[in-house]
Amino acid sequence: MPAGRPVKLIMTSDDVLHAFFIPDFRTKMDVIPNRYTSMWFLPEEKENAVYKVFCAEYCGDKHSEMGAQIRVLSAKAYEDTIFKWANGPDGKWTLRDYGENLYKGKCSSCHSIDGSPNTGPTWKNHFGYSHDYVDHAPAVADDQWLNDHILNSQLAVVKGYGKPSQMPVFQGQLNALQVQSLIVYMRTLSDKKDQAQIDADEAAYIKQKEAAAKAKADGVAK
Ligand code: HEC
Ligand SMILES: [Cu+2]
Repeated sequence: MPAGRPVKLIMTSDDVLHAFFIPDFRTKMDVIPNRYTSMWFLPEEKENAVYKVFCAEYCGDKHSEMGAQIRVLSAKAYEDTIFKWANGPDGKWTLRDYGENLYKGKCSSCHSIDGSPNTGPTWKNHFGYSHDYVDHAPAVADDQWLNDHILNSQLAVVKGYGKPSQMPVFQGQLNALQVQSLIVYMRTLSDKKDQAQIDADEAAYIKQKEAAAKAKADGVAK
């Protein structure tokens, strides 16, 4: 978490009742299926501090394994870390690679990439094609459409899937680079991918990385 910037968690549970508990912050909040609860705090940076997170509600066999860590970084170190993650363990990820990695962590439980059915529509040939929506005229899933609908799944619901959408709202969960990389990844899975556009996005991303690396080197030189 970035130091000195207020953080608000909006929480819900996919299964049973849990409780998000940060003993060092003296704060605890129930995490409930089909409902949102929230918690907020203002993290302060302390050198090398790690704050443990526990589940404070007995929730089943794996209860004792539910845990996480909070580390508070300076705003600059936080941005650097986010950027580093986007570049992968070898520092060489393309936008597509980053998108694939995000897909595996956040989307693959509901979306296949090979055409097979799942909780949500497959990403094979989703990009660039027109789709039917329960509550909206047919629309082509282009960059703008996907950007808006990844951030807010309730805007229009793909026909054949229940309304309200079972997809989480990702507004506030995914930053602009993450959404862009997911869309580039979706493009690569479509016959209507427009390879020239993918190449242009990747080239712009490399430029952005180089500029960031240069800014950092200049900062160090000073
Ligand atoms: C819990 C299941 C679930 C997860 C996780 C999930 N989705 Fe979905 N998604 C759905 C369902 C169900 C639909 C169909 C209903 C709708 O349109 O919202 C859908 C639809 C979509 C669509 C089609 C939207 C459109 O308007 O054409 C896109 C794009 C999408 N999801 C992207 C994502 C991305 C990106 C992630 C991960 C960051 C993700 N989804 C995670 C369930 C999920
Ligand atoms: Cu739990």
